[in-house]
Amino acid sequence: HRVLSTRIFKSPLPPLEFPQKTTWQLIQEMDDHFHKPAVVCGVNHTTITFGELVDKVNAIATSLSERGIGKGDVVLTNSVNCIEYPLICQGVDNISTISDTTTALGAILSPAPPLFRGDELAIQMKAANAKLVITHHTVQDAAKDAIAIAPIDKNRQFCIGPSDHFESFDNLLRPKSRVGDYPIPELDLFRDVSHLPFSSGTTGPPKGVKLSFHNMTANALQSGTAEKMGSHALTVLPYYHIYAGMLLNMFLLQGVAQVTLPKFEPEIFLTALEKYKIEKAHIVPPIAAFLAKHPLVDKYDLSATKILISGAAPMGEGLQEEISKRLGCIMKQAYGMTELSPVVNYSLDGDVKTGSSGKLVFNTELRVVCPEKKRDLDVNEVGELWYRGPQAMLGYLNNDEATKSTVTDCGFVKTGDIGYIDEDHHVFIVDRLKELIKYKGHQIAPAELEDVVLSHPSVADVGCIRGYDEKNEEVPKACVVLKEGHQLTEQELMEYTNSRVAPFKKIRQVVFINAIPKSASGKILRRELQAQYK
Ligand code: AYL
Repeated sequence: HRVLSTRIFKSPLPPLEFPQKTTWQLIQEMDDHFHKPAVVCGVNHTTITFGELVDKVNAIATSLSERGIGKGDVVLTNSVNCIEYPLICQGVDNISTISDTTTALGAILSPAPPLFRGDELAIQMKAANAKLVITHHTVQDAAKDAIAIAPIDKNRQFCIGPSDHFESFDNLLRPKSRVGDYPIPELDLFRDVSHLPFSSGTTGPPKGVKLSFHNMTANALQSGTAEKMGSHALTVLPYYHIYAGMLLNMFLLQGVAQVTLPKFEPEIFLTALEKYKIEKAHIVPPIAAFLAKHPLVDKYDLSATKILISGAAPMGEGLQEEISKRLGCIMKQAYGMTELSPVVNYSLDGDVKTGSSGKLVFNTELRVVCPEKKRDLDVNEVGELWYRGPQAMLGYLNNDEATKSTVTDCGFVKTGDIGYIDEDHHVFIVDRLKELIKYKGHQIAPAELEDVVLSHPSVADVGCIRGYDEKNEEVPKACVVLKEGHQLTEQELMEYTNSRVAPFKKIRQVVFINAIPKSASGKILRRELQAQYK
């Protein structure tokens, strides 16, 4: 009966055939790129060409091997965007052909948010079982604190830029042995993990998301076939996040120069758009809002910019048209999730519908499932979106239970997002069933915030939900029950919590209530709380 009622929507795009190779193998096979820029610093304009990239990546892989890193070992990055980041990403899971010899490191990259505090970083380091850490001089204090909690061998701690405490990242560019002189492990591109970002998925704390070599290559090709970039692209979104992690590969595979920005800073961002004549830019809704409304934007010549692509969070109504009008460009959306490497919906040029997150990308299938009745729905019917394709994760790290409740036996990933597909194959995201809170596209697991709030001596109970600020942007909101006889202001509660979490996780709204709605078994009824207090 269940099989009979299954309704699978298929991508309307012709299927792609994926090469059985890693992203790095494909990059090395590209012709005529050696002298072209591959990575450019958007602040001081230092450039790494594709030719230099190949040398540096192979050097990093060799050095990592000298430090005892091999197949399956986790290298954790804790860095803002910089020109070294793409080198590290490629170096960690390097498969190279150097002087007719193939070498493979096959290690795993686990990228962490650069603004994590030490204790938050330590949690990821422990969960991922990180063997080597690369931090950045601007955020190295957190790495230092984290290593005090989750120890790492002294010869496996590196820092990009000046540091009194860490070994210089530059040492990784100068291996002692001959470049490429390391063993070749057996690698299964479909089963071995290449990338290990963290995501809370549909419930609970962040978990390691196991993405295979094939997942990563496939999604860079699925997305890259949907969008051909101009000569330069911008990476203002943080590389730690799968959105930019995928773009990093996609840009390299297209032979496009990626201009990296350490963070979103209005003038530097606008200057980069203008100077590098960025034709197409991947952004998130808050950057779209900035481009639509900020007076500074008028001071720059953005006539080269023709297409903007927004993803990672819902785009406010009207914004899409507002921005198209102001900049005379196409503002379109894509949709994805870390567990899907990440892209599953993409709006193709010349086929953009306002409000739509796009069509199913190449080789991608969708089921729309009624959350209550577990029945498959038809076009224009709203339900939970389940996706299957070569980009679907292997599962969560060391968490079979979470994997089982997220991935079906047939390989569909349950997104926890509510939406529908229309008769023209456009997919619309209308709501979020899962508890996840997004702030400027970053993930926040309510459970994490609740633990911090609960540690306050005056707090009896708490539930964290999505609030909305004056710009209608999603922000973390705490619904707090105080202990009897205790007094606490919203401000005091925010100060207490916000000094204990990464800046993007800050609670920005507080409401004091009498009781948190709970199920008979004591679980927070989040949908109810959300509906009542958003
Ligand atoms: P994660 N509209 C509404 N919600 C969205 C959208 C969108 N266009 N995109 C992502 N989300 C929400 O793992 C949704 O709730 O990956 C989804 O389950 O940090 C959750 O964010 C996933 O959050 C792109 C387009 C990457 C999107 C992405 C998403 C990466 C976010 C590249 O081109």
